[in-house]
Amino acid sequence: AVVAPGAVHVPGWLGTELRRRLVDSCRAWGRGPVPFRQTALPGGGVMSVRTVCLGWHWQPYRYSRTADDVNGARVAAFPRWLVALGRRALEEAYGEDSGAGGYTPDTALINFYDADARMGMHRDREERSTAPVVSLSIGDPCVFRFGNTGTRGRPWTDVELRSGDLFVFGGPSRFAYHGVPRVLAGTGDPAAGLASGRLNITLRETGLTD
Ligand code: MD5
Ligand code: FE
Repeated sequence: AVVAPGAVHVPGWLGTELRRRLVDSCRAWGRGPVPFRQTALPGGGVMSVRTVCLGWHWQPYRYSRTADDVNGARVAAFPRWLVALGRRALEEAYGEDSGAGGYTPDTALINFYDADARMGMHRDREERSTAPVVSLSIGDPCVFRFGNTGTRGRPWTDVELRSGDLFVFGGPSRFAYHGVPRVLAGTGDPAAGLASGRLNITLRETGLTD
């Protein structure tokens, strides 16, 4: 479903095998050089989601190779198979002739939501690339709020994201406000090896070089 120009929702895109591989991989990445942490915000708040990054480390509001706000370690590499998955996602959302083959995501932000976690309305503007963001959801459903590019407030569209859903944000939707006002209490995705909570994996091009 096209939610807005460039914003495409593909329910149930990830099969059980891929969901399981992603869940296992997220666990392994969380045991890597930088653990899942609740990101501290400059205003004194702490994010309710737990995050781990690949390729580049996101901290409010910049990317670096080292997790300076966690333990100083260099983040794990961004694996080739996630580049391939990102390209397949773009082909699915936009079609074969959309230039998906040139998509080279170099960072992943992996967010884990427990039943009480949320994400306030924001835009992702730290990337120096206008390439699309690929979002993959596994586990409990959530309400995803897709807003507009001008203001944090209305108009917005609420979309329920469920386990296996793909969402691609590109073109005019790339820099729109969005958030996750709530997770819908559920049972995770036992078939994928996730007993509770929600995982969201976003693939992005940072446009950065060392
Ligand atoms: C999530 N994550 O479900 C959401 C979904 C984040 C984040 O928002 O920054 O980690 S990804 C949604 C997204 C990403 C980039 C652009 C747009 C939406 N958009 O233009 O709407 O954890
Ligand atoms: Fe975001």
